[in-house]
Amino acid sequence: MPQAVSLPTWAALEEHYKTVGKTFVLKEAFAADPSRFEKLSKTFRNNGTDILFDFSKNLVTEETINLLVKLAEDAGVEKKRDAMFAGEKINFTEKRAVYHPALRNVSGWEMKVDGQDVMGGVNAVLQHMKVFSEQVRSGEWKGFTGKKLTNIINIGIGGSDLGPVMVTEALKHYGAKDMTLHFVSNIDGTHIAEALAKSDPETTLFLIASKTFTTAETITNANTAKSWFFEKTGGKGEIAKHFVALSTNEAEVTKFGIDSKNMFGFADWVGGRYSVWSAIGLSVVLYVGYDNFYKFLSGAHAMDKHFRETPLKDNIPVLAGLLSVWYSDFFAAQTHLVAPFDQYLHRFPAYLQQLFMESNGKTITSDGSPAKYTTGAVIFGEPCTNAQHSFFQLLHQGTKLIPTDFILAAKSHNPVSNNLHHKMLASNYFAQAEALMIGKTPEQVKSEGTPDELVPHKVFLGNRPTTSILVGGVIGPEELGALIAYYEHVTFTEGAVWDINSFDQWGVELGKVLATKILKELDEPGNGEGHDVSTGSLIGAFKKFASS
Ligand code: G6Q
Repeated sequence: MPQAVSLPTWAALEEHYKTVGKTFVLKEAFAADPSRFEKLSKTFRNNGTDILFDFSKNLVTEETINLLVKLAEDAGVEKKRDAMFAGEKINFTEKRAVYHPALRNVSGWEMKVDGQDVMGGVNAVLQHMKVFSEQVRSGEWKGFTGKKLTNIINIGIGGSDLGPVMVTEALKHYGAKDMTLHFVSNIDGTHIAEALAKSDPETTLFLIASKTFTTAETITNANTAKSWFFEKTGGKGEIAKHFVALSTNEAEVTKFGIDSKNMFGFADWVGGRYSVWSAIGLSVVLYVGYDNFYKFLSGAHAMDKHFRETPLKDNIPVLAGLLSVWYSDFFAAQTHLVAPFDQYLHRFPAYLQQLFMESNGKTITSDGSPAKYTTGAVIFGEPCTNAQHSFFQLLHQGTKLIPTDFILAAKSHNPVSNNLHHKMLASNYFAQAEALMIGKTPEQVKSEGTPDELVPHKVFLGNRPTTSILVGGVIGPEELGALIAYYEHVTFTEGAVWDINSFDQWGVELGKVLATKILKELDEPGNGEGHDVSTGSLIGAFKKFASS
């Protein structure tokens, strides 16, 4: 596939940006076309709750959308999407299929990799997760002294941590009230030490979550946990009752001391950052129960179905991905903000950071040449209304264009004070998108009696683009599943247009290799020789400080 920049539609979009995009004024577009909302918003319909995606507050005309959709067609987005669902090895640098949709294939699509059905394996692991979680939740599965296990410590990092943390937080409302969860990821000993300090070995279940079972942080934390367990139980603790593994690597799991019958497996076609739907989601199942986990999978599957079957021009994640290309490559936007108006979603932006930035933070295109355009945006976010009192100043009056997504559920799980809190939350959700769009002119500022010298400081240029996502009810397991799958497919669409591999992560390797080398040097004589002067001097200073 040629780079998108060499497609005729790209040139047409450049021209369109110069003549329309650059000078486009959102509030004028609304004034000129009362049906703009109707034309540019889409509803995702599911068995559960509808989700409304309002794209109308973006810097686009119908012509922009038509051109972007044409770009997607010319860049082969449909072909690439179909190749993913057909189990082709679209992760071409690792020669792997990208098949996480199979993990949530609740309607029984035929799904094969290398001509082999994968659903038998997927469903067997799901069944294992169901049985095990029911045993733990009911207390039938007992610890070595006969007690129920109510303290879960998930040890994993990156994709084996961020999904489970985010989802268990997002679904806290559905969580077992007698269960405490800890997620230990960082190699910083503080992380495991703090979790163990709050834990009783008799009631603790460790989930060692690692696709490869060789990740330095996870294996070191898991070994520390194992030593703590033996020490605290005077050697009487039974690993088989207190440790399970979520992994693809049976040999390493067994070597660690976990029986393979206590291993929940998955295949290499599940990428780490796409793995919360797999055995890696066991903490979620334990916490919210299998039925809720199944609903979570169903919501994602409904979004897969929409993404797979809907024509590009009406395809919600495709449209969002194309908007992101529009802002990144034509407006030179460098960032993208996701602000959920939902406290339960407080880890959602962190999750999306990995999803987008590890997937699309790439320079090299499919033929090995560097992209001639900007790729993945820097994603950031915090829940609102907190973020409004923190960094929203820059959104409203800074010099940068920051396309923004706002997310709100129409109903709260906690309608306290007669739902006053939720109405205040909702009013801020509407107000922020409106304020970012309409801004405030010098005339308006003056008419409020503002002294002349303060007028420029109080002006808001407006015309800041936002996408408002409104969930029709509460954000329950199904809605959350759909929202995550939506963002996965937005990422897919961007990567398909940019012709990069959204599914590898070679960029994380170099630092790991150097860290392994330096770790040895910290125990050897010498003061950082063989490194550049800055790194060497820092290593030398660390050794001196640490030994004094
Ligand atoms: C995600 C990445 C990465 C991975 C972690 C943990 O897509 O591959 O974040 O999930 O490095 O890897 P393991 O699960 O193999 O320990």
